[in-house]
Amino acid sequence: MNPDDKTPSTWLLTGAAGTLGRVLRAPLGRACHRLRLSDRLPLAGGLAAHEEQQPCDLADRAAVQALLQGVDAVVHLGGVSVESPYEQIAPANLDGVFHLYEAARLAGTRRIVFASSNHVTGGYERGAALSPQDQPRPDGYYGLSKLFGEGMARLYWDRYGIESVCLRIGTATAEPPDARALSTWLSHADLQRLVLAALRAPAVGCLTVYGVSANPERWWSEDGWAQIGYRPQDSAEAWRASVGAIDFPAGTPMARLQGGSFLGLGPFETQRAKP
Ligand code: NAI
Ligand code: 15L
Repeated sequence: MNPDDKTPSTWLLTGAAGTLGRVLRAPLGRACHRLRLSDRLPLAGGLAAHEEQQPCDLADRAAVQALLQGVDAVVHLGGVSVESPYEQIAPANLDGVFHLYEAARLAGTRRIVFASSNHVTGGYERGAALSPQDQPRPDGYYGLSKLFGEGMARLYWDRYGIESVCLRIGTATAEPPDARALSTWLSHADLQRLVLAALRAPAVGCLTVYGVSANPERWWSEDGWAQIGYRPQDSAEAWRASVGAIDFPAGTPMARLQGGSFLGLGPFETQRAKP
């Protein structure tokens, strides 16, 4: 299919005001009939003719139910995107994911592309070769919340036939920032390819794939890529000379484990509760 072919569908992009929402807004808009943009924060710029906006807090079940009305497919980016105290993560990443799937069931939405994260397996050693079939090892509450989202996707496929592609995204930045990203980088162009492939693949069931560019040093398998037709075209290798020496202090969990900086966050509790 031509990447700019329009699908006669209404797609919803949550987290549209965020970093990756801004990267995906234009290509998604070119690929569907109507694009509904949602975030709890204001969007940048005005709306194009094919766009509409519906602000929504994912923690508000009724608002999410209204948000899904008339939506054929969702790219779900909204939520807390970094390791944080549990109480900050739960409303959007746990309750919000439940609200989204339940609203999708009620609205007859057919497919959800869920922005999961490499932090579902961030507790593995750097260099360990992983596939989506390997046992999860979340590196914190954030990674654990993404694992919950993957579980929700599975439940709603098994019980209600809502398809999902869970993307365990690596480091989706304009350029690789450090040595770790020589393995984990997902270029913005490859992110766009990956998300469009996940939306357009004819039948996906419930699929989990890693989202990473064609980095020679990547740790993650390409399982599932052929099924959705994702072919990465970028590589972090070109940045080796400039970022290869930028790394975490030797001997720390941040340097040793795949999750990198998130292993340096927490515990968040500063006081023990009195007995
Ligand atoms: P971001 O933090 O820039 O964007 C997330 C958006 O979600 C924000 O605009 C925020 O306002 C919105 N949001 C947060 N709580 C909300 C709530 N309760 N209700 C409604 N909206 C809410 O994150 P980014 O980098 O754009 O990432 C997008 C998604 O991709 C996130 O789910 C993140 O976990 C995931 N991801 C991102 C990676 C990256 O390298 N940027 C890597 C792996 C996963
Ligand atoms: C993520 O899941 C985060 O959302 C992003 O901010 C990066 O930290 C990324 O993973 C990463 O692991 O580099």
